[in-house]
Formats: sequence, C-alpha cells, structure tokens
Amino acid sequence: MKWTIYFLLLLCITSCSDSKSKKNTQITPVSYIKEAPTLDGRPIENYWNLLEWQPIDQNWIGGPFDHGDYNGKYKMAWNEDGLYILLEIVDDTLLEQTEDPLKLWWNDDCVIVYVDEDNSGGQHRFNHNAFTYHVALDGNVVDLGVNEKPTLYNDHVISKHQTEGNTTYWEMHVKVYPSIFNDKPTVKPVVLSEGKRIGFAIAYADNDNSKKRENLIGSVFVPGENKNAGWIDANVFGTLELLK
Ligand SMILES: [Ca+2]
Ligand SMILES: [Ca+2]
Ligand SMILES: [Ca+2]
Ligand SMILES: [Ca+2]
Repeated sequence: MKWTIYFLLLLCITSCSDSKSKKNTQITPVSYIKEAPTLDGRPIENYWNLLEWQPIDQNWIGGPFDHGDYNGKYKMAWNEDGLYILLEIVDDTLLEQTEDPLKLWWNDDCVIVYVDEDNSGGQHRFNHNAFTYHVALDGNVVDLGVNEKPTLYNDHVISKHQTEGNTTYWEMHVKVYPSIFNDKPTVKPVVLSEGKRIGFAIAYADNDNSKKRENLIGSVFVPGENKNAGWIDANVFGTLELLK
C-alpha cells in the first residue's frame, strides 16, 4: 500500500513536471547571413540556394489532403535584426474571405509563425511569453494582445509573396520580441547573437472553399490528441540554435 502511494506520487511529479516543460527537444541549426534578403517573394538571393528545405507536413487540424491540395516547406537564416524565412507553398486555391483582419483571421489561408524568444516554453495565450503571428495574404499580422483582444503586429513580421500557378513563395523578416513586450512601443526586439536558442514552429492554414479552415499543417510533431496546441502552449514548439 505504502509503495503504491509512493509510486503514484512519483508518477504525478514526473507527469506534472513534463506538462510544464518543452515536449519537443529537437534542435534545428540556423545559418547566419550578413545581408538581409530583399523581401519580394523572389528567392534569387544566392544564399537561399545553399540552405536546406525543412518540411511543413504535420497535419494538426483536418482530414487527409493530397499533394496538389497542399504541400509546403521552408528554409531560414538569421542576422542581428531577426529571422528570415523563405516558404514554398503549393495550394490549389488561395482564399481570403474575411476582409477585416481582426475577424476570423484563422479561417483564411495564412502562414502562422510561432516564436518564443527565450525558448522557455509555457502558456502564452494572453501574454507575450511567446507569439503566434498569423500572416495573412494581404500582409496583416494578427495575434492576441495582453488586453486579450486580436491585435495587429504588422511591424513584427514583414512579408511579401509571389504566386506562380499554384505555388506561392513567401519571404519574411521576423523580429524577435522578448516576453516583457507589453504592446507598447518602448520594448524593442532583441538583437540576436550566435548560440542563442529560440522556440519556433511554422504552419500553413489551408482553406479552399469552406467557412472554417480545412487544414492546419505544421512543422513540428505534436504528441497527444490536441495537435493545435501551439497558439496557447509554447512547450510544443521546436528549438532553433543560431550558428555563425
Ligand atoms: Ca528576394
Ligand atoms: Ca488547398
Ligand atoms: Ca518565452
Ligand atoms: Ca487554400
């Protein structure tokens, strides 16, 4: 009996500590670039060719989809001013049905960038312990603010995209803001440096002709039933390590 209680106590301590720490221990090295790319949706900068593509292939929401409906990948680099991301997204229909960027923003086609500056993991729904930037086709960037309301963060993620046939190339500059950011302009993005670790994931929300998004496809494996945990829980993000 005594041992059963000890065992249960141990199990609780283990699982309680697990739920509070990062689940995803995979570390992705990120290369340094001196010159920022020209953000025009045209990946003609030489270094884009040299970097490795990473898949965005984990189905977090929705049923099975075929390769023509969606497939996507990304590559990234960094410098002192932030992260630079190139995405190649194949999507058969680009949909933007809600004009107001602060209404139903998650149901239009968009790229979602998850950033946790100090790689702490943890809850971030109504605080900036981490960010969930929804980058819309019209360039608007939405996350929930500390006032718990949808808020535009268009100066945190600057993006341009170009579509050829069903393929869209996005180039993005993501500034990395610290958790003390409080929606006031006094808090600046951090200056990135070699060796820094940042919590990160990226996803594409695909809707072709439905009221609600049809799929959400992410870059990291999320264990358990609720795959769409990243917008609240930074523990499911992967980890970037900045290399020089
Ligand atoms: Ca470019
Ligand atoms: Ca599609
Ligand atoms: Ca954090
Ligand atoms: Ca679509």
